[in-house]
Amino acid sequence: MSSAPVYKPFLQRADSFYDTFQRKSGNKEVTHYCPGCGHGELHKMMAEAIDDLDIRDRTVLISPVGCSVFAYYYFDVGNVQAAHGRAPAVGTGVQRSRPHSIVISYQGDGDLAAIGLNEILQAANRGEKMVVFFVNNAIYGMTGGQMAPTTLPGMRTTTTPLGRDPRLAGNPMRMCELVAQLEAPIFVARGSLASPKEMKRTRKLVRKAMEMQVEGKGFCFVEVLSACPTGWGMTPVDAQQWIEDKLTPHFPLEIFVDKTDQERLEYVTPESPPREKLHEVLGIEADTKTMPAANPDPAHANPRIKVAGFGGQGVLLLGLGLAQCGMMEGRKVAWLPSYGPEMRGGTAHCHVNISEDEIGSPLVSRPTVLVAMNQPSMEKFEGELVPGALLLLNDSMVPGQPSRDDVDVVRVRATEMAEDLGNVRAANMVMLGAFAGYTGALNLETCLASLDTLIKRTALIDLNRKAITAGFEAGRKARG
Ligand SMILES: Cc1ncc(C[n+]2csc(CCOP(=O)(O)OP(=O)(O)O)c2C)c(N)n1
Ligand code: SF4
Repeated sequence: MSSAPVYKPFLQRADSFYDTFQRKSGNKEVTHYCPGCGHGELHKMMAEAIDDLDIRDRTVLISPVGCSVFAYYYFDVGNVQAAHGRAPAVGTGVQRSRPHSIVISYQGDGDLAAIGLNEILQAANRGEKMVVFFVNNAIYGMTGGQMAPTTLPGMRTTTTPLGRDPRLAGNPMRMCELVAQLEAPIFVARGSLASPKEMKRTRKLVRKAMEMQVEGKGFCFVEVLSACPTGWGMTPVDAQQWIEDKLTPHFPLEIFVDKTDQERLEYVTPESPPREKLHEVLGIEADTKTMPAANPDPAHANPRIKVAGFGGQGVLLLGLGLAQCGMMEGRKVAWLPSYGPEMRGGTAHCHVNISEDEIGSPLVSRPTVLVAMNQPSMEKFEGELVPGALLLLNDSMVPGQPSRDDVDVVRVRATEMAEDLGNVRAANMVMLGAFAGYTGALNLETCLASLDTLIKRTALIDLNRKAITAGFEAGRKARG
């Protein structure tokens, strides 16, 4: 059961707010919201509930796009910023990977009911354990007052200067009523910020939905009719009145679903198959080969690698090879190819992480190693390298000098060496060997053994073994 509410004095700032706010300019003690805007009011109710329920450490607030986007400037909780309309999907990921967290998806009407309509309905239908606070101000506030799905008939916006005509633009969407049709949501309610009395009621709705998260009960949806004096072209006082006179008749203030007394539905987490059986589940060949781990120079113990070159230089395979070797030596790995127009002959690249620890994101935006197979790749990516990083260049195709003078530049004549061995296409394997030889991050034996998985045509394995070995020696020699 939830504890009895302990409300703070009304005017005291909630602890869940930062003391000062990150702002590009202006007073760092106040928010960026316009006077009379409902976002600030709702923020306050949410922050108080977070304080009272003592859940600041496990609350993750997902702010999407719209005037709500800067919620992370204000709430001192876990914050994630999601793409337009995608907060429920991101929240799903957060909740499922961290079931103890309290997830709040904070969304405006453009975000939730237009671009994000599918996301919200699917998350509601799955009954994700999160609370959605839906700020319905009947307009796109941030972008200057365009029509939203919730804009009232006859309401003038910048995109409906003569007023919304339902024959052309449909009728306002009642999101609570839509969500309430689904079976999974446990609490669906609409409140308003039209008056102190309504604020008090809305405060209770906010609190109840938050309590349901603490009890781990399920999907809660609280819509809040909120003023956008700027978008509506009104004074804050008139805007509040307008909520009561115009918005509320269209959007009744009700509790549509309340199943909060029901027993909590336990997540049924499918049991993971044992690691050694994974290949059977995935329908792939078993790769049980494990190799002794290398003992790398600490600077290269957890490399974040970007591999780049022309399409056709085997850049993606080189990345796969690095990841395969790391995996065989018992480390965590991630390989992320970049597919794009470069597939047609421009610059292709991939991201590789090899790590002792879990890898948060497969994306390598600040590499510790760049393997550049040609000049344009070096020019494109050298700027991303962290100071002290390794810039491993295919000397045969990088005639120019890097502009960075704070990185370790190593040149290997990979294309020529591969050509000498009989096939220029093995240049990628020369570079794989060179990386291992120079950094000590992978053993030569592992690189050679990885070929059984990497190379399908057995006739090419011998050539690639030679390429890796030659590269490894070149890397070793460069290390000195
Ligand atoms: C993919 C994408 N499409 C469009 C936009 C432009 N955009 C920014 S905010 C916004 C509407 C936000 O309106 P709403 O969700 O009602 O929030 P409010 O600003 O009223 O709080 C739009 C369309 C964008 N940033 N990204
Ligand atoms: S434009 Fe509207 S929604 Fe955005 S901050 Fe101003 S009043 Fe609030």
